[in-house]
Amino acid sequence: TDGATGDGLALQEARPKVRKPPLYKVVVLNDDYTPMDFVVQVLQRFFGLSHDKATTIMLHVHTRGRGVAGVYTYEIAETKVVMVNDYAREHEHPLQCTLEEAG
Ligand code: TYC
Repeated sequence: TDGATGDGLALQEARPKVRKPPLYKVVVLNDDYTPMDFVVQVLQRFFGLSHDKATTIMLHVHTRGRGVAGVYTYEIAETKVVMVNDYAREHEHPLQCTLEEAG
C-alpha cells in the first residue's frame, strides 16, 4: 500500500511476482525380479495412486521400461526417490526409481 492511506490508492500496488518452481518427475524403472504386486503397492503407498492407476503405471513400466509415478518440486521428488529405493531394498527387491527434470 502507499503507507499514507494504507489503501493503495495514492500509489499503485505492485503486481506480486509469483514464480512457479521447477518440477521433477519421479521415474520408476523396470527390472526382471520385482513382483508386480509389490510395485503396485509401492505406487499406492508412496504416490497416493488408486489400485487401478498404480496397476496401469506398473504395466506401462513393465512393457516400456520406465514410467512416471508423479511430478513434484525438487525436495518432495528427491524424498520420494529415497523412500521408495530404501523400501525396495528393505524388502530385497531391485526396484529403483530416479529423478528427472520435467521438461
Ligand atoms: N518386470 C517385473 C516382473 O516381470 C515387474 C515390474 C514392473 C518390476 C515394474 C519393476 O518398475 C517395475 N515381475
